[in-house]
Amino acid sequence: MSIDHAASTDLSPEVATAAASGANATERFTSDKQAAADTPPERVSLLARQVLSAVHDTIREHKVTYDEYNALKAWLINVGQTGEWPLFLDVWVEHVVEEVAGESREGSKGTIEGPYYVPNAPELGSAAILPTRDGEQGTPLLFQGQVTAVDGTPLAHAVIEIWHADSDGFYSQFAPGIPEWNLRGTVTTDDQGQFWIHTMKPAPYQIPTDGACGNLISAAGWHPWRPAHLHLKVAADGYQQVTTQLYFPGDAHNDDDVANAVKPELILDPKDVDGGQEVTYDFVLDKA
Ligand code: MBD
Ligand code: FE
Repeated sequence: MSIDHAASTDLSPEVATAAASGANATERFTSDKQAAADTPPERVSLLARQVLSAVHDTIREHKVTYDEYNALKAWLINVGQTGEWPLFLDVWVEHVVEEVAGESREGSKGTIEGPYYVPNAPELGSAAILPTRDGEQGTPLLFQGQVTAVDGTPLAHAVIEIWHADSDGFYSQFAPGIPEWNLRGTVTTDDQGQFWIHTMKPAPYQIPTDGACGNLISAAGWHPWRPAHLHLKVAADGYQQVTTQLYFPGDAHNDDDVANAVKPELILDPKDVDGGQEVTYDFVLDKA
């Protein structure tokens, strides 16, 4: 009799749950983003009144019942209990905040940060190989380019933070069983503002279906998919930081992203090469 060791190591797989990734995202947000805006009471009042009045109008217009009101109340409680406030807000609200924030920038387009950024990823120089597991699955990808100012000046020593999902659509530090910093890194441009990043193409991402966000999606008959994407933050002294995502052509959800975060300027044009794909994308930063 032979024993299948590969199968036996899978007997107690750690399963990615909405509650676990939600708890991690909530913990990250509360520890990294504490800087509360010092908003004057008049503005708090204005914004709160307008949001509440949009809710009141919806109730009147559609004659929302007590059963529906109680379903909403139960659902909102569940968003908190499954730790999904970061996911809910970043999927359904952040894209408009980003649209307003980026309105007057001339350089590279940005898009939403999402819930899975972790600061201080390992520093990998200007020709970087992102950390991967032995036998990391997927298509090898060389992502290269240059960072310049709007006037074309190359920006040496610009800092590019990159993070993305693996070929199963999972992020390290949020899904279980993936080593810390897997597919995450901090890259610095060389004297010409250039960089080279070796990684493995991410898969499309499905937001967790077993938590409150998943309940909303199934109750409304929506779908939970984001197209495959790379997340980036690009920064240089004296320039505005850009937070963005880049997408791959032909992805079924580029036109239909649950998080509404795709822009035409953010779709890459990769070429097939020996052993994988290669793509060049340049970043342009506005003065601070
Ligand atoms: C993601 O990977 C993401 O980028 C966003 C915006 C929301 C949920 C998951
Ligand atoms: Fe993402």
